[in-house]
Formats: sequence, C-alpha cells, structure tokens
Amino acid sequence: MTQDEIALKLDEAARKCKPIAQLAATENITLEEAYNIQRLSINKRIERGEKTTGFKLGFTSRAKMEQMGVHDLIWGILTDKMHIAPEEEVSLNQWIHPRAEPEIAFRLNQDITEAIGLSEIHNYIDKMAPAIEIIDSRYENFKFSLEDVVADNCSSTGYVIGNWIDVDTNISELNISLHIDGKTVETGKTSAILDNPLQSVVELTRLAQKAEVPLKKGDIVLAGAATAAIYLKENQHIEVQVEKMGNVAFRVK
Ligand code: OOG
Repeated sequence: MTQDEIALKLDEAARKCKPIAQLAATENITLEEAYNIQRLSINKRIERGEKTTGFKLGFTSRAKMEQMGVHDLIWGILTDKMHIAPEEEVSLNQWIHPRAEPEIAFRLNQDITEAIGLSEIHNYIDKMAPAIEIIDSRYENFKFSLEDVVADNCSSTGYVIGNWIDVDTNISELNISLHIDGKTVETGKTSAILDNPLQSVVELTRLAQKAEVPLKKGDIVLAGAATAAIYLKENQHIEVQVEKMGNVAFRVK
C-alpha cells in the first residue's frame, strides 16, 4: 500500500469505529514513513475543516511503555474536534476501545522554531493545566508496533483540559491520579513523565525542529500519561486530580 492508502485506511477506521489489522503484519514501514502517514491522515482531517490545536507526546513514562510494550518517545497532532469541555458528556459510540489517562497540559506563549533546553523552557510556556487524554488505537486489540502507533497519530482521539494556571517550574514531584466514579484507579507522580513534565515540551521543541514543524503561540502540548491508561465503559465520570493544579473531569454515556 502507498502511504496515502494507509493514511486513508487509518482515517476510515477512526471514522467508522472499525479497527484494522496492525500494519506491521503486512507492511514494512520506517519510522520516518510512519510520521509521513500521520501527517497525511491529519491532512484528511484538515480537509474536513478540523483545525490543529497542538501536540501530544507519548511513551514519556515507564508505566505507559510497559503497558504497551513500546519503548520510544513519540509525538502526534491534536485537533479542535478532539477537544472535550470539562464536565461534558460524550458518547462512547464515537470510539473503538477508548482509554483515559492522566496528563498535564501546557500552552505555548510564542512561536518556537528551535530546540529549547529545560532551564529555558518555562519562558516559552504561558499556562499549564491538569488534563485527561482519551486514546483509541485504530488497531485491533490496541496492539501495535512503534511505527504502527506513530502512523495512527499516536492513538490520539480526545482531550479535556482543566483550568489554566500560571507556570510553576517546581512541578516534578506532584501527585497525579485518575478516578472513575469517585474511585481512585491510578495514582502516580509527575516525575514519571521524563522526570519532569516540562521535559516533554523540551523534547517536542527538539522533535519539531528536526521535522521542520513550526510550533505556534497558543499550541497545546499534552506531556504524556503519568500512569497506565484505563478502558472506559458506559456511564462513567472520569476525573484527573493533580496536586497544586486542581481537577478536570468529563462523562461518558
Ligand atoms: C499510544 C499513546 C501513548 C502516552 O501518553 O504515553 C500516550 C497508546 O498507548 O495507545 O498517549
């Protein structure tokens, strides 16, 4: 299959809520090709009127790498269609086998075209917030290789962002937890995210510079899950709590 055919297949899998077989079983794609496919599938969303809103980092924590058996940092693209408002109730029918994970979001305060280091990165961030990411692999059984998941835009499908607050550089040891219907299902520390979630933004600037992708003022950056992800079921209230940052939640029906 050509890269465009694969992009179309992944795009259709998402739209029809029908998982496809892993590409790795039949296709031999390199990581670079996988990022091209990701870009082609995002272009299909843009052609339908979606607007890009930022980026997500994936596999920034050991818990996630171990859960999924993939051991390399990845990045994907977010669009406005993926945005869910806090406390919004959304239907599970729009997804294949969605999972939620606790995250931290950052918002860029300027365009960035170069790689920025950890000691400087806070100067490029306007606000931060507790966040929930909903991931939904377009592959059967949520099983994939590194190239598969990159081509599939890193399983991106939804995100919820809590109240934006001023950036504090002292955020590497905060408690972060995921709660379903008031019950704690995952707990962790923000240090699980590359020792410091700000490092995710550092990595994004490096990757974006290398790929010649401009980062824009106002772009959102999801730093990656701090814990393993949890499958969603009907009629649940999903909440993430982050020490110092507060809570964010949404509902599924
Ligand atoms: C890939 C996305 C990983 C994270 O935060 O590590 C990710 C997946 O697990 O399907 O979003």
